[in-house]
Amino acid sequence: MTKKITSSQQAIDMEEKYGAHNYLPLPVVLSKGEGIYVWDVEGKRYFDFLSAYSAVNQGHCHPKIIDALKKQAETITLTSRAFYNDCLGPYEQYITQYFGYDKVLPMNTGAEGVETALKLARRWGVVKKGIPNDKVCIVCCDGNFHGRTITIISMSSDPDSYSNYGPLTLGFKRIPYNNVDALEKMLKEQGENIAGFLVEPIQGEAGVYVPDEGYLKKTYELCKQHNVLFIADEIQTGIARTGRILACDHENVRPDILILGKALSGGVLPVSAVLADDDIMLCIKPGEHGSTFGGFPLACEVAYAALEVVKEENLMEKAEHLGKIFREKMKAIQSDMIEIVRGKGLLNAVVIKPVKGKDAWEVCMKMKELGLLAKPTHGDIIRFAPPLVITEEELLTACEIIKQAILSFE
Ligand code: IF1
Repeated sequence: MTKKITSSQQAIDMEEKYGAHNYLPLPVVLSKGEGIYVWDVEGKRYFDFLSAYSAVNQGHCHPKIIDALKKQAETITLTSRAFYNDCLGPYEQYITQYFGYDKVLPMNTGAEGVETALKLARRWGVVKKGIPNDKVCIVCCDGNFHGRTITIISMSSDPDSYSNYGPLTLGFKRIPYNNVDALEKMLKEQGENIAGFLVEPIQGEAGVYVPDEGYLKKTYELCKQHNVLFIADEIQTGIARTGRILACDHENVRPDILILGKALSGGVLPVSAVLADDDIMLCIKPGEHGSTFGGFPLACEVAYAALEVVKEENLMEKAEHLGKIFREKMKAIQSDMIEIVRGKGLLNAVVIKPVKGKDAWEVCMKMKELGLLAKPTHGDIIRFAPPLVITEEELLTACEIIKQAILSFE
């Protein structure tokens, strides 16, 4: 058993002393989560408006998902892929029919899902499109966030993500996000060596940057014209977060390669998945890719339950409806601090203009005091992403807290 923590400060001190300093968390120590709420060590309850970066769409410790976890944990957790198991096939059938693809390659973290998609696209580019192995490349976007591995940060435009980690991976061409012409120019000039275009339907880390209506459709069509794979990173935007099962559904775009993670497990275990049709997926042969835990029975049962919950509880419809209410309430707050309100479904952000020296961090600290947790990104943007199981009444109460926090600086 872990050492019993009796105070928040004790936990903070231990993390400071014994843990890597790769984060600067908001000073709150969580010890319990249920539905849309989390509690700190001292027993104070908060609205969770980050949902572990949209990994807890189904709410903390959803009973159905936890039951699936417990049942499988007492049966068999890990078999490796050296053998078959009786959970993976049924899960693979369920998730491929759920999203409408021939096959799924199960992985663990989102970054592993992105790496898998990059390998699939490059492999398809070489063996199917005939791109020379040393010339194959992938187009990505300024402001992207796809994970923290060395290859993935090689795509990043953020020096905090990529600097001073030594030589970066070659084979990426970056263009401005939300700019169809930039992709068209790239594909016209270099399309013969381009295997795929990797894009977030909404850029989460960049501050919930919602592209213009039609961006996904037009870039998808350009990819089709140039025999380039459209690869959607829906790790944060997928699983009903934006008011559709996938954010690409807002524009009826069907990615050639779909990457899922986070809420695929309801925040219980790291579970990611890459979905594609046979002509792409079967480019990877036995022994050419894998992972110890990818597709393990425990993850299959948890992810199966997590996906069922999304449909059983109409989370997509809720996110669409409640997201509109949330944005209306934020726009109605009369304060100079509120510069922009943007988002889709229950993935939203408020851009804060500092007032009297008080910035987004101070707003988050005030919301924490009032019982709501959210965290700024890139300094001035507060992302608001509650679990999708929130009720309208709970959402309205939370909006009042946000309003009170912001007006407290007037
Ligand atoms: C951190 C950000 C969010 C993601 C998208 C892939 C991944 C992520 C669109 C990789 C992960 C997490 C990582 C976490 C904080 C959080 C985050 F701020 F880092 F960028 F959500 F916006 N694609 N995002 O959002 O998935 O390997 O983490 O499972 O690194 O601090 P992962």
